[in-house]
Amino acid sequence: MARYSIFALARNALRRHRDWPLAWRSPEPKAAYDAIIVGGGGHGLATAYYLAKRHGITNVAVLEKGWIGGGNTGRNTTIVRSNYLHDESAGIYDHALKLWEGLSQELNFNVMFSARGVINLAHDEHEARELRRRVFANQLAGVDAEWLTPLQLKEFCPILNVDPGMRYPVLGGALQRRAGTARHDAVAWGYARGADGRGVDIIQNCEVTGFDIRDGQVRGVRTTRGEIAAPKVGVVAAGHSSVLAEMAGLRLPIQSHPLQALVSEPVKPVMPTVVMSNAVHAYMSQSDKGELVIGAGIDSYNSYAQRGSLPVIEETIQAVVELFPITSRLKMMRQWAGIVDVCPDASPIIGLTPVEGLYFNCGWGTGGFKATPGSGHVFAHTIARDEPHAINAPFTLDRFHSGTLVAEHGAAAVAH
Ligand code: FAD
Ligand code: PYC
Repeated sequence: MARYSIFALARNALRRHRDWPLAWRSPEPKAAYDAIIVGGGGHGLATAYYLAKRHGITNVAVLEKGWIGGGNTGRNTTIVRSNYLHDESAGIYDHALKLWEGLSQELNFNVMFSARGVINLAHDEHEARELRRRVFANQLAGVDAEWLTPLQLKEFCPILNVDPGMRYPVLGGALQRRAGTARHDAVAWGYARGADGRGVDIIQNCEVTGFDIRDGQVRGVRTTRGEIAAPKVGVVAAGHSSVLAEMAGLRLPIQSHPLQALVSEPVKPVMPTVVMSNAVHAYMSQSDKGELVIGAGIDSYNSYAQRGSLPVIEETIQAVVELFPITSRLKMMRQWAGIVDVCPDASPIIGLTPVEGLYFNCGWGTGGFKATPGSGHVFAHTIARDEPHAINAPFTLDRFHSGTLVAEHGAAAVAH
């Protein structure tokens, strides 16, 4: 693959980059499809890809109101890990992590997955106990996890401040070595190209404005580009999930919040891993371009405006400067926000709804990027077979009636 890519690059450079094949088509919507996916983020595109590849359902449209990957997929800080507390979560997040490990080969598209490790810091005895409990739970569930002392942390990430005199001293941390980062846009583009190549229509600038539901069965959607019929509709709209649910007469237990991030000017490699701190609501990694990628906790109010408030980011920067003193004179280049869909138990909803043929995949909140391949894979199964895959069976909408919650606020980490 690498040799092919080098020759292809050289050939295209000699042609002065003219006549590049399009990575995906831009078709007009058809009047009807076998399945429609609402939302062209990573999860929606992955769902369409696996519907075509694993289930042979290729007469599929992905309807995206803006451009693919322009929602949270292109706004997130790209952390991939599977160190959640409960077995149900280990089931889905580690399924995703295993898919990440072979995703570039699967898609023949470099998603730049980098297993550089993710560290979760503990700043007090309570947090240290909770994190050690999670390390043990992960080990029992077959998910790699280990506990590091402050000195071991310093060895793993030399720019981390472990001075015991800090305002929030570092008492230790949990490390998942298989965890890391991936290139967010490439994930959307790779799945889009793979789905398009199998016949899926990716239709951008096409907002879904309503559902055609008759006799308890979905028949299609209304869009800004006309009505489109389909007996199966999967909704994967992240922060706008409740808005779409309301169009279908459903009520989801989801709150939409802004979540912010920012990047510094590029610097030489200084940060070999990803470090997250729940207590001070800050985390940092370094992108391949050299920018330090920094993220905050959620803004506490509900909003659909893709921007956040200054006090939240100020607090995060204070914490980052204390944790990594070498950042104190760095210039920040860009700040942005996405709208995240937070469930009361900080776990997703993936499955059937009371409307026949209508499926929802949402509630990933601040942590769905890491789940992208696994989520798409099991959601495609759910849509194709009209029943959940064993992996997403615990994540029903019904759990908010039955009380079988999967409480993951601790593992959902820094942003909560
Ligand atoms: P999206 O990428 O948001 O896709 C949904 C799409 O639906 C959007 O493109 C939207 O335009 C479209 N849509 C909405 N309404 C309609 C409509 N009516 N008609 C048609 N289309 C519609 N997760 C991690 O695991 N690790 C991280 O490090 C991480 N960091 C984050 C940092 C920030 C700042 C943010 C905001 C989020 C972060 N997340 C992280 C969370 C992660 O980004 C999301 O959980 C994940 O990207 C959700 O993917 P998605 O495909 O479901 O959503
Ligand atoms: O879920 O790992 C995560 C995460 C990091 C930053 C935002 N979400």
